[in-house]
Amino acid sequence: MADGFPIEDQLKVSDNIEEIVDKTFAQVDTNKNGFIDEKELGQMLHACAQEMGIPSPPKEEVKAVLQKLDRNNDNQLSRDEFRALVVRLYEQSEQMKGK
Ligand SMILES: [Ca+2]
Ligand SMILES: [Ca+2]
Repeated sequence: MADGFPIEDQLKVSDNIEEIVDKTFAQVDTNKNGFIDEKELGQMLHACAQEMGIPSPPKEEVKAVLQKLDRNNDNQLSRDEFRALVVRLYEQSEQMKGK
């Protein structure tokens, strides 16, 4: 809880990562079928890019991200598969906030 120790802050927040994953998943899964498809992933990456002020990823990159995360190759992401992405984006955005 000490001020000036961003690592501790991160650990503290990562206790809630499952909550963040749940919330994000519910937001991204716009048709509520319990899976994130390529279109939904694209919308999410687009929104993230805007938030971070970086260019939106092209379709090919969305596809590449999906394929990388899609462990059972059904071309969509379950909550578990999606979790890896949320964790990564979360860590990135924490870094971009600049300690
Ligand atoms: Ca969906
Ligand atoms: Ca999958």
